[in-house]
Amino acid sequence: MTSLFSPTQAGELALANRIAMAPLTRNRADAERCPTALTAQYYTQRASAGLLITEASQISPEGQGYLDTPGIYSEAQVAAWQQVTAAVHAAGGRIVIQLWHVGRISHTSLLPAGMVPVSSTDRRAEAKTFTAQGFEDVSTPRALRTDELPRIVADYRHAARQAMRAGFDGVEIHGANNYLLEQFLRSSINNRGDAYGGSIPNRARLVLEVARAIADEIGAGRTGIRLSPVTPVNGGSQDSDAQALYQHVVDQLAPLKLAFIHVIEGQTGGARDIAPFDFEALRRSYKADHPGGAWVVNNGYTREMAIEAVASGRADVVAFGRPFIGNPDLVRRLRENAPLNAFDRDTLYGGGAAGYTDYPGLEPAPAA
Ligand code: 8OZ
Repeated sequence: MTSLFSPTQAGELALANRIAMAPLTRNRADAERCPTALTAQYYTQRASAGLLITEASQISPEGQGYLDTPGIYSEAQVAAWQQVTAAVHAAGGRIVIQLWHVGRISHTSLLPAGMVPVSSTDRRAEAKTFTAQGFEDVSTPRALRTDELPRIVADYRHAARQAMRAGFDGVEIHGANNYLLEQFLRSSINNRGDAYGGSIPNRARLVLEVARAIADEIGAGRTGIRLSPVTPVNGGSQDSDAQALYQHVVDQLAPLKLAFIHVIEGQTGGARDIAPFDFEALRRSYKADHPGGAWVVNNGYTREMAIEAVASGRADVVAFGRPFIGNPDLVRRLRENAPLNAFDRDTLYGGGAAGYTDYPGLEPAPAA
């Protein structure tokens, strides 16, 4: 039986164990949308994870949708992330950056002057975002023209290149949570009449073009993707046929031979059984086509569930989100079946060290 605590390989990424830190938005970037020394400390404290997946980071100024989230497009951001990756690597960790374009989940106050959010559609999402004014309804987007989509793909490609220059081990494409790529995927959002709307292959076209461009730019073995087939967050109602849609997506991703696919089972951060969906069918067919690609699962896993998922072969890696907030040494706590710290909701988004880098590890520290 495979152990959660045993090493594995995800494409080119050699992982010390099968526990990943899921991407977590913390809204602590500086005025230039750069991570800070505190960010480096935060990730380094958590470097015993087999894989750290950073907070979602916008690929362009247009891709931002919340206050104080970091980017990975400018030279200043590359230099700032270099401090993070160097510190994580010195601590023996592996770290990939999550590449994000929010699409219509944004607000004009967060975008360059005169810009409105862009999407597959011009319909506003029933969703809120966090701005300098607090929680606000998202702005009405404009639908991207067909001739603008190559520029979107190029922005992803550029961000992936910047990520490698910043010293990351790879990237995770944020294809989840009803941000831009899922705004194209879902029939409930995408109302286009061009080659990027309508049929399943059309709705999947953009995410597949992005995956191919990034794999071509930095290597498929350093590229992963996160998907959320049934999550309703950010104004996403269920797709008309989520099973067929995501089967098509993984069938088309398999020949690319990506490092991993990371799946949110159920409602992001919520109920696992929000809608019927056969995740196991997706995994089986994907692994049959690409055995070297890791299948990463996420959402509400306990220690027991994670141990069982890896032992049974239902997952190669388990990603933990909220448990990593309060437990920098989560891997050790899971291994020793030690109690977990709770986390403080009031310091989740924004602020400084409090609720970020001040959660204690177990005492005594392990012998070196
Ligand atoms: C929580 C708050 C803001 C953004 C996601 C990037 O849901 C996010 C996010 C989560 O993927």
